[in-house]
Amino acid sequence: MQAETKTVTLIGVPLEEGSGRGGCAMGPAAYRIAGIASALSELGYSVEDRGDLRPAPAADLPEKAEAKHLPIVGAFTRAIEAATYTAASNGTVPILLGGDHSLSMGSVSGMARFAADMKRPLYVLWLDAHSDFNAPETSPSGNIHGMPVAFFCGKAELAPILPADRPFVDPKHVYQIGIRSVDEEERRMIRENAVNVFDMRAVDEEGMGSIVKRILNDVRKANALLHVSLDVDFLDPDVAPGVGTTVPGGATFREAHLIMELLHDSGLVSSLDLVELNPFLDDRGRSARVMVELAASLFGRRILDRPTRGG
Ligand code: HAR
Ligand code: MN
Ligand code: MN
Ligand code: MN
Repeated sequence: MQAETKTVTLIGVPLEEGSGRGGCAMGPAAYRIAGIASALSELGYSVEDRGDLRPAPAADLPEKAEAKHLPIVGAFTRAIEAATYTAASNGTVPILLGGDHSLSMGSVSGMARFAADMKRPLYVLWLDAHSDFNAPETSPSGNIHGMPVAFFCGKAELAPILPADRPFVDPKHVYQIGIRSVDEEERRMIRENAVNVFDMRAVDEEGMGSIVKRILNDVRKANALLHVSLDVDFLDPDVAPGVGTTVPGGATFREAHLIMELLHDSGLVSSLDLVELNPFLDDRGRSARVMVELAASLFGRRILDRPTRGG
């Protein structure tokens, strides 16, 4: 990423209807106040802030209990897909400022379309407490932020949101780290679809560094693009309390930074989501600042220079 392009595109996504509660719509404003643009420009990037997407609800999508607020979430999916695809096609790195995790239906779909243009596969690194692999039929809540991975893998029927010729992501190219909350039916879905899940037990047993290096090796061998999706609840609630779905036993501050440092050294990252920040639940902006610092590590902020490139 860093060798080919020095421009990042910030795309604000004030979307909270996928989450079943209010607050995430304030996320883009919080990231801007926490200094996301200056953190990246200090690292040498040219930063283009596209402002916030504000699509009108889609009249052609049905309102239903198994997938709540589909007209709004679907309208955002369309707008995000187009904005992400355009930003990547212009040779920049799209950074989605969420907004709840349903935004990844659009960002990953847009990157999958771009990767298909490039005749390269798209791999996804999903950093989350949750697998987000529910379908409307399996979801216990009907909240669409629990469904984006199933959606972009073509395993969740949510009415025709995107044109039928749009590419899906192969679930075998999805790598999840930090998982510690999976619903019963969702467990079956991730097993049947062979999603690569490194749960918190795997992190404890193998160590974060060795897991991430293995994943990056797979991405490199496949000559793939890599989309990173970072959910605030990937982090332990003591590190980042500003999220609606805290789960104890999450990643530490250093484990998260190590991932970002290894990702930067790999040069493989093509796009990034920052999702689920709920400034209404935060502690004096602490979680927003941690997320901005993690983004800065991913884009090259480092403690000391290293003699060799990792990976
Ligand atoms: N699995 C639960 C559901 O589908 C909770 C999903 C919560 N998702 C997020 N994003 N907060 O990871 O309702
Ligand atoms: Mn999530
Ligand atoms: Mn989550
Ligand atoms: Mn393959």
